[in-house]
Amino acid sequence: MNRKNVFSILAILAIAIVSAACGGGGGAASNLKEIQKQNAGDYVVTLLSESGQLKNGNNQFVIEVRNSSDNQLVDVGEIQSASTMPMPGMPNMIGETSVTKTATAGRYNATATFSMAGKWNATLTFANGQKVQLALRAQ
Ligand SMILES: [Cu+2]
Repeated sequence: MNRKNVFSILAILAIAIVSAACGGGGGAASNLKEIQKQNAGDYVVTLLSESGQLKNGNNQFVIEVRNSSDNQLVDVGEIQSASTMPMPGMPNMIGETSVTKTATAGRYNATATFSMAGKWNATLTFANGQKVQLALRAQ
């Protein structure tokens, strides 16, 4: 086998490995369960995590933004997040949330710290001004 053939085989192997790692591209990370899905204008926003649930305490999850027309992941720039829990006769409780971009357009890593079980109202604001309201339940 000459030198050129070895390089060709290595290149093919590298492409095969990258393709496998990306799972065909554009699909949801396969081991994650859906927490919630919400339509917002031209977009579909999905929250995903390993457990498929949010809990009282620290949460890490993934947010995917897709075009509702073709279901492809779409980059909406930075996402601002906020969450509150209405408390009867008291000021709202504030949940600490953050959303950061990943290397994959339309896929974001998110964290949320909820200091009480129950219903949390969350708002995601995309860089283009689109707002998404979510009613989340911390177990
Ligand atoms: Cu509360």
